[in-house]
Amino acid sequence: MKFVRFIMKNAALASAPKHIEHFSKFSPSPLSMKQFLDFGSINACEKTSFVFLRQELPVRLSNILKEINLLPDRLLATPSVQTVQSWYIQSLMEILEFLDKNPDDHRVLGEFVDALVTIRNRHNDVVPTMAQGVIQYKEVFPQDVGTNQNIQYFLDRFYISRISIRMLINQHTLIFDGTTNPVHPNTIGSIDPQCQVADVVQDAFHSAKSLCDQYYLRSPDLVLQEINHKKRNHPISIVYVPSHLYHMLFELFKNAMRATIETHEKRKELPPVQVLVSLGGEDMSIKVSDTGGGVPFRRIENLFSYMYSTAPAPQVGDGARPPLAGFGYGLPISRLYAKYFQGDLQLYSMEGYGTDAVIYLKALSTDSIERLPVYNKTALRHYLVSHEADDWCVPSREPLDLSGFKVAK
Ligand code: P4A
Repeated sequence: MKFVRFIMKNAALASAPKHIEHFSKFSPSPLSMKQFLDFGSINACEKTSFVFLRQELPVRLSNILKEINLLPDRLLATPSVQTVQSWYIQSLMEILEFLDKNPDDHRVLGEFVDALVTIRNRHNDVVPTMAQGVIQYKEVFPQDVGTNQNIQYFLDRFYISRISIRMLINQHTLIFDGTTNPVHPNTIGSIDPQCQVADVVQDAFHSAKSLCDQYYLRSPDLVLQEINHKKRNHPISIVYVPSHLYHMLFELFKNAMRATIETHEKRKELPPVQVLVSLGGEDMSIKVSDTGGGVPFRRIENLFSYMYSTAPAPQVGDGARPPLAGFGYGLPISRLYAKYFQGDLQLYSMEGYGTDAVIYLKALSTDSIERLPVYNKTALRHYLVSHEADDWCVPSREPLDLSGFKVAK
């Protein structure tokens, strides 16, 4: 009902459902690293990019809007989710304005860049706003296992869709906004065709170390090793988005440092965090190893769970120092950055010893293709799972009573 009231406030938005219906019938078109680079190379054509985006952005927005509409009512009805939904609809309608405009008109191309910047800013706070919706939901329905799976499925798809939409917007605005000269002459938009992995490791480690020193007054050191199987003894580089790689490594380093310090509290010497970067024919893998005592296997899944890791954020100005890790969606969103270009992020922990976190990325730019959610019957099925009993027994902590009573299901 709230949704209907919202769209009726503005006559122009009343036609949104019809457009969402239309554009969600198309599948998103995943781009490869090579295609991203082509959009930004010497023969870069702003017109081509414009014509592609004014179709592709509505398709990606509409596909995910269909899934927002399938959220459990009690979540969809929260003010936070309503707000996010209204941002998506507003942005969709603003892009549709360009469908009947002339790509040869330079003013149109300029207005399009401005519209994309406005849209990007509108969506800046989507992650904390959605988290607020999950908190509101949790207050009413604590520990709903079925919904945890629903929310996990939805948010993984929703955030990877958001990463992809921001990637498209960033590439277009960075490459075609004539007012700013490229700050990094070797990058094409946000992509570095020769991203030096060890440099990003050093940068991310340095930032995490500063935070760690502030919070704990000490920090472990880094031991970095590279194994380049393709070109012996050469530094490893890949075609990648350095900011995405930085985001993942920064998160892993914060976790490794926190675990290391908390388990070696009494010790004078801290064991280092060890990083191994390895390049093979298919994968470029980065392993971050610590001896921070590890996490029980049963708890690993929780580290990636939006429901479990959604705690009310500490209020700004309450005097609390920002913790090194433990709030927010660091790990689940880092894993999505890895998955976005067909990679992954996995944790191998041994309780009592420590944790290895491994980032797997594609070594070849021809394999680095966007991994995008598509709204279809298979997706729909995930939202329609009934609240029936699980098909695995729940282990009981009570001693087995064999005194002769049989309990029916
Ligand atoms: N041991 N190992 C890790 C953590 C602990 C760990 C940990 C207590 C748990 C939660 C957290 C940060 C650290 C690690 C590396 C990782 C992840 C977890 O990548 O050593 O904050 C959510």
